[in-house]
Amino acid sequence: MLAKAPLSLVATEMQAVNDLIIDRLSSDVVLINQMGHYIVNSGGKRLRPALVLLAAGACDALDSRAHLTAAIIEFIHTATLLHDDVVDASELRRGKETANALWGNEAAVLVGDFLYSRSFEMMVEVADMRVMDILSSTTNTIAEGEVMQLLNIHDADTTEARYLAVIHAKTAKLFEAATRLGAVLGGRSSQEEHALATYGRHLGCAFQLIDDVLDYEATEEKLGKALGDDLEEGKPTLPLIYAMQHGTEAQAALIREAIEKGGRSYIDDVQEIIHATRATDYTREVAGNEAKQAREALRSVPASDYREAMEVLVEMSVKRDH
Ligand code: GRG
Repeated sequence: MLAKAPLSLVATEMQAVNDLIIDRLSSDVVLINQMGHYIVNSGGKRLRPALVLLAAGACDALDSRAHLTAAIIEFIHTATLLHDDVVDASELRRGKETANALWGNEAAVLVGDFLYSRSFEMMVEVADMRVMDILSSTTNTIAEGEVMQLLNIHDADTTEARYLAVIHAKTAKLFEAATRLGAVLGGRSSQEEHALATYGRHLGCAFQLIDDVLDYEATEEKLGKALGDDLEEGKPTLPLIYAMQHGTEAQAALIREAIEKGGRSYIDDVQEIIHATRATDYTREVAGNEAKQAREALRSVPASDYREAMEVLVEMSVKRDH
């Protein structure tokens, strides 16, 4: 039984990753330094770099290349957040004003570009074609996922399958890359690489499903951003899709109108319908099923404290309230 919190197992390594992040943020352009430090010090959970470290630990590969890879993954994640907050016109993230709210859309997009391109410079340092291959195709898929999501906005006919395709691409793919890279850095068999990649993918799906539940169920204080953001943007996430399918005709019509028009005026009615149709319970069930598959995949990874920590992370990801 793992005695400590799962991330404490890689706390020392994470300190090295944080130092690397700070070091590689540096630029002669003052605004990049300012914004970069603001974002990376704004209290992110560092879940994805931790996954690189835990997977690398499970594969006896916890070395400087693992640190670099973990920092790359966090840079890519941070670049996507910067761009996402511009696309969604979000004003609050991690309980703080977003970069776009403070410095404007242009600066936020461009500093996202800086982080993204810096991550490619760091990939060259890792000097491994497989690592390059995985990270370049992953970022390409993330961008595709975000475009697919854009096409679903205000479309009340978005199906569960289309929603799942979006979350696979925009979120699960980066989790998958993080854990797959641990195996690649450790030179592990394709079977073990597949197991760790499958674990990451299912964990990422579960994580996003809970994210979409929390948009309706959490408190603003816990979440660090406004509740009901998805509805305001007309984003058809699974709680809405399910509620439309299982509500009365009138309830389905109201949710359809809310998705098509967006805005915050529908939030109370929609919350009530979500509650009545148990739509978030269903979404949690789907997340639970993803979590189960993540745990199953881990069985093909040799037992270690790192594997156990990855197992604990699955539970934490589905039981979280922020
Ligand atoms: C720059 C490659 C590139 C692509 C841009 C905008 C975009 C395309 C992609 C957005 C993808 C995105 C933001 C997905 C949501 C993922 C998600 C659940 C983010 C929140 O993750 P947490 O809770 O964040 O781990 P913290 O704050 O802890 O770091």
